[in-house]
Amino acid sequence: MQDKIKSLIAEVEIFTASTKEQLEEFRLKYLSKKGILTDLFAEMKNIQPDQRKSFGQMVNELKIKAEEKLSKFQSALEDASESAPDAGLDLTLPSEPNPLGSRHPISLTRNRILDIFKRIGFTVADGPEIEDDWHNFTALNFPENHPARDMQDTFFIEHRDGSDSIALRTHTSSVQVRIMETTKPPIRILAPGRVYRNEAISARAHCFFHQVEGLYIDEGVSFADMKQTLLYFSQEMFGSDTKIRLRPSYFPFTEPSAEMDVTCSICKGKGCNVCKYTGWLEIMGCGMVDPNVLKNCKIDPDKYTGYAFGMGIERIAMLLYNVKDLRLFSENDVRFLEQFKAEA
Ligand code: 2U9
Repeated sequence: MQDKIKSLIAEVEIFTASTKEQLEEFRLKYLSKKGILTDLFAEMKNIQPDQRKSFGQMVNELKIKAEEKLSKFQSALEDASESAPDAGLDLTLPSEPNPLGSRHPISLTRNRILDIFKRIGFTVADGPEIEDDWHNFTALNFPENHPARDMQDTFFIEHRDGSDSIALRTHTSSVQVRIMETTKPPIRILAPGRVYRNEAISARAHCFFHQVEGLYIDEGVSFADMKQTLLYFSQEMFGSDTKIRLRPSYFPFTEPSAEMDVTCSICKGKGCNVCKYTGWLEIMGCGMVDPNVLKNCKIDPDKYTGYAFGMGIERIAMLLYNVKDLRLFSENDVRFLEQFKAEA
């Protein structure tokens, strides 16, 4: 019996625990009500009286060693769990909110413009930002000596063969030329996108900006159709009490051409510093597609007519959001961009 206790003492001395489960197993085996020590103390009465004292001492030694081991590993495991990387981690707490991004005001404005025209049957067309001279100028009836063809206004790209007839598009009209060349009317498209002009950067001008252009070609399309479509657009965009006015203008690709104003949405036409006390804001150019342009794109000008319009998205966004400096749209300052968070 005494040998058995000796081997139990040796077993306790070499015991180690790396988990709370292992330690609990140890406690149950030696120190619980149904454990080894309870049995050994119960055994005492069966031991010969002359051996009882030394038996009792050995059982006591076993008990003390088991209790010491238990308390040593209890505190060791507790310390380890407190310094663990996930100590104090409460998985039931709600998570940190993810910072939400927001759409750029130019995208918000573009989407609003596109949605309004999509509702009356326009679809969206896309094309390259690097264009050849034909699609950007010649097909659109730009005369050979037009100032827009000048280095001062257009970014030309030198081609490998030394020719400079490749340029960054100066308007998205080139997209519409490409569609006209490959599609039989009726054509009813919008061409949104970035365009480039060789201008000094200021609060009112930039070397790149964004446009939405529109084109409708079919048999019997008239100036009156254009006027009514643009009135619908203006009232959807700026409010149902908005009025429009058309002023004669000139573009190489439309004839007749006009510039369109809307009543100032800020002062409702009464006059304020945004509309420079005129009550009117210029928002786009428009006109009937020049028959030369139709011919250049292999569309019969005797059978078909069409209207076109174009607007700068930055200009509309400045009016919608009361932004005074064009440069804010391309600087990506989050303090500016965060102000558009509420919109989808
Ligand atoms: C084709 C034929 C005609 C598109 C048009 C305008 C008038 C216009 C300017 C507004 C401000 C450009 O962003 S801006 O500087 N645009 O005034 N654009 S008509 O006419 C076309 C387009 C394509 C084939």
